[in-house]
Amino acid sequence: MTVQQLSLLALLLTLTAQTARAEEHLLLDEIIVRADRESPKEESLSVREVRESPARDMGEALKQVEGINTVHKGAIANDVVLRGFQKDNINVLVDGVRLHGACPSRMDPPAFHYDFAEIEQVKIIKGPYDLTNPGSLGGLIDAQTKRPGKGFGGELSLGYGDWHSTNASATASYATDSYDGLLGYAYKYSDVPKSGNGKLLTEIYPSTSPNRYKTAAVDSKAYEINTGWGKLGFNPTSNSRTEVSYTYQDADHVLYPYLKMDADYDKTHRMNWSYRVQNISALLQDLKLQVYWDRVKHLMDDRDRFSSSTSPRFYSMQTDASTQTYGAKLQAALQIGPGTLKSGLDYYNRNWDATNRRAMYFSYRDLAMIPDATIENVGLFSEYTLPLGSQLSLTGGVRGDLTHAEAGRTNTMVTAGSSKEFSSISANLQLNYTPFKELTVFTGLGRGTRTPDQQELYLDVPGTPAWRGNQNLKATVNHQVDLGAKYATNRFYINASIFYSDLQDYVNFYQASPTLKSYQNIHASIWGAELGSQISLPADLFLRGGLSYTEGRNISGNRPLSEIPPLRGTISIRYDNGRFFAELLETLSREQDRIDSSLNEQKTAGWVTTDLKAGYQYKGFSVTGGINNLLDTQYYSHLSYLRDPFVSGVGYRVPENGRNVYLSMAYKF
Ligand SMILES: [Cu+2]
Repeated sequence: MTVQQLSLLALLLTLTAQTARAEEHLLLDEIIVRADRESPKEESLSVREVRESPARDMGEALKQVEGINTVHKGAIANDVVLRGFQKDNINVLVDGVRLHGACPSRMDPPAFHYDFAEIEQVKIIKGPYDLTNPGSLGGLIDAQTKRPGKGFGGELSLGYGDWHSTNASATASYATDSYDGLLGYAYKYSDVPKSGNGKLLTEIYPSTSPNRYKTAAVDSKAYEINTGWGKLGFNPTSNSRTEVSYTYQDADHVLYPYLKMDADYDKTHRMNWSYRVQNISALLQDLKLQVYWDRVKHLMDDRDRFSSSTSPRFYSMQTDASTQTYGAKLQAALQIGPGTLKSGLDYYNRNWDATNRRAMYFSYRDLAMIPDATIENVGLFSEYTLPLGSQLSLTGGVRGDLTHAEAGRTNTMVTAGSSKEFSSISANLQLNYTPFKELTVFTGLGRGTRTPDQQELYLDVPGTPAWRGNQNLKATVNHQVDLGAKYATNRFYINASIFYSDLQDYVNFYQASPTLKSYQNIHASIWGAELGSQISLPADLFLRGGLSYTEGRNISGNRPLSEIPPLRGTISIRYDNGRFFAELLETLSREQDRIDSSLNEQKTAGWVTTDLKAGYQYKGFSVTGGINNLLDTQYYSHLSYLRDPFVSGVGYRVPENGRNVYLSMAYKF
């Protein structure tokens, strides 16, 4: 289908919406949340939507949101892409905590490091409209963890599906007016999934490839993850609260057919403390202090691949990586004049170190792949929201950042102690217009920035070709314009948005010479549009449709930007009487033929998949079952393969999962 056909279809669905009898309904509540509270530039994903899906991690669960795609490297650890912006071009946080992965190949993206069972809701801001965090150049995805309700509470959940995919969790909590506590535990396991052609994801390499899996590893466990967490809250007065939380996650033996190595482990610690006082005076509405720390240790090697079989050690290549991030933020909301001023100061420090050892490099000599490098950032932001009558609201804000990058070890790229400074300004102006209750129009002009990370600056991997960072990289600056409109009643909503982003000094991976692959600043642009709608029909029927499109251009190179997802549409029909539901979902993706030929990027064919699910809910008990990819279609996401010059083999793409059946049960009290 073309863009026009799909938009027509979505529009038709909206026009056929009729009013139906009102009934207390979880789904209706969600429509109302989307209608009343969210600006057209915002999206959210509720815990219900996550629970009902067979998604294995938050990245995969977020795929159902318009404008979100993922990079699929294996059975888990999907990396989130928002409107074509990936990696450090977006912020992926949890409770505002900055959390980075340790792997230089992004085996462990930020969203991989928290479990669903910790999360209540995920908030998404599309575009450079978050000034409260440094680096929200393309947008913000912030997961919010659960807070216990009054008295004793708990939730038990067990999911099981094809390939022994297991997802079990338990939480228990207790709360009074003055204090509360919560404990949780989650376990995830799966064998290697099969794609639509009946082959395992580990069977994508031909029998001549050194990257193919050893016979014993082909059909082994794809991952095993244990996560435990706790949270303590104390309310010293009725208007103040302090909270401390800690999570430990241990991921074991995670396979990544997309890459040349697999993870032996990822061990993650995450800690967050906050203190908040509200309604202090007529002037000071809200004051919050937050301090956090997290650390990830990651070890990957090729022990399960043929490349290691003739090595003197059990591996021919290995990377031992760790990262640590800590930070603090003080923010206040003040009632000044007719409007509200939100202002704050924040700091973070991220250290990243990776040591690579290879048989072919001086017989396993230690190589400072990422040389114990630290990035420190201090920022100041202010945002003022001014109501202009009952129909208009104007928001303007500015943020300034000073960033210091320094290497702690020496490699071919950099000497220990060498450093670099960046300073950047972000700003935006947003106008929300509500001519009548049902319609909100949003328009925004934004400037967002992000500084290059340690890998882009200092990476050193000798070889032919070598893979190296570029110390002369500048910070990327995004100038973006957004237009959005939402029409919503308590029976349906439709949300449409369009954006254009001009990217100065976009960090692009490229083949610098026949012997060197590196990063360069280019001039690029991305534009796109999304359409989302949900309609309540008579007879407890609900229709939902969505469309997402993104187009990227490498203006400097006069060619398409690489790794941009194609047009995607979803349409679902659901029967839901509040107790029982059944849903049919069609997902359609167009062919992607806008490719960067200099990276030998390949076209990806279009596809259609069908998912079915049904569930029953009674009081605190719920059961959901489903069949994903009902027709066992063999298909590929355009993002799920490695491009030149880092390709793990021409045309070796990681297919999406074939038909799989799942069942999950939950009990909440
Ligand atoms: Cu890794």
